[in-house]
Amino acid sequence: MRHLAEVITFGEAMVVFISEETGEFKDVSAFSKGLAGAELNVAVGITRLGHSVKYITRLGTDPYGDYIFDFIEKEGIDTGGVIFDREHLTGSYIKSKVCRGDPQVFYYRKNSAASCVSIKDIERMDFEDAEILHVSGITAAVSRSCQDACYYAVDKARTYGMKVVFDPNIRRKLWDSEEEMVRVLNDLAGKCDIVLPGIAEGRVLAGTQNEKEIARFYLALGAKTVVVKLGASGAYYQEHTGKSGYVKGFKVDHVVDTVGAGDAFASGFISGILEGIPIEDAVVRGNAMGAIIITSKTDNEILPTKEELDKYLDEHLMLVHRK
Ligand code: KDG
Repeated sequence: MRHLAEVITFGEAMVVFISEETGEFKDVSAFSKGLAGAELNVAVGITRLGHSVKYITRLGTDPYGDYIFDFIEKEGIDTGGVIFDREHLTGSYIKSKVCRGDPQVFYYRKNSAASCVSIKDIERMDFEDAEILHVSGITAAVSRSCQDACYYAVDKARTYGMKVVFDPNIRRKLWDSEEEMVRVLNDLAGKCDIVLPGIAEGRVLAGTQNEKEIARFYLALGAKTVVVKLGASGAYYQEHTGKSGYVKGFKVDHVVDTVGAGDAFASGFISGILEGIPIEDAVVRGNAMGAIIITSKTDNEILPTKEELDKYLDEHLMLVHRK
């Protein structure tokens, strides 16, 4: 039977080892194991919200690859895009525990199986009937062949009339130079319909701290909708039609780990777009998903189902509007 997916995304899935104690890696002895990868996080989030996702990647034929594959399958994500690569290993990363701020990360992903994703892999994937392609700047940074695959996928999605969502996802450690990073990320963004930068990313990529100017920058490059994530304050959206607005964020009493917040936002927002709800409501969903994930040390484990998200919104939406 042919698998139909509403959303296609692709990138690198990794095993993450999360420190159980604060301090430097060399001084910590207890770690918990989890799954990571921005695009995989998005795939998990959208699937749990009731939509079908095809995730394209390469995994090594190694224990990490088996662990990731089982997880993807159990989540109900379409595994038709997962290719096993006998010559390269699956990537991983380690993440520190912090009391405040962003955790430190260290990657083991150079020459990984996923870094060998290429145009050929995207070429043979069926895009027919899919509505949205999600592309992340991390994939463009992982390797030259992954970057080429990003451009190819965006063009292919266009020929199928799909909407393309782009999350710049700045990861400086993965780029050779800041100049190249800015050039490629903005070039890709200009080819996409919806761009989801964080406010700090906008500062680097659009050269301004002002969310309205960041939105205008991407609209001028060719995007139709821009949503600038403002952290705890929520998000600002602007469309090419002129429609714009602020959507307040949800209050989070104890932030455990900020990694994955942008991916959670993207999955909530994309689910809203798939359901055709008004943009401000899609942004509310994105904000809620982001607020939920940062209460967990993992990158995706506590992403909610549709029922759990609705319950969260019932309990928290009134509080946001009363602020
Ligand atoms: O956005 C969350 C990701 O950063 C995390 O899951 C790991 O893909 C990852 C990365 O490259 O940083």
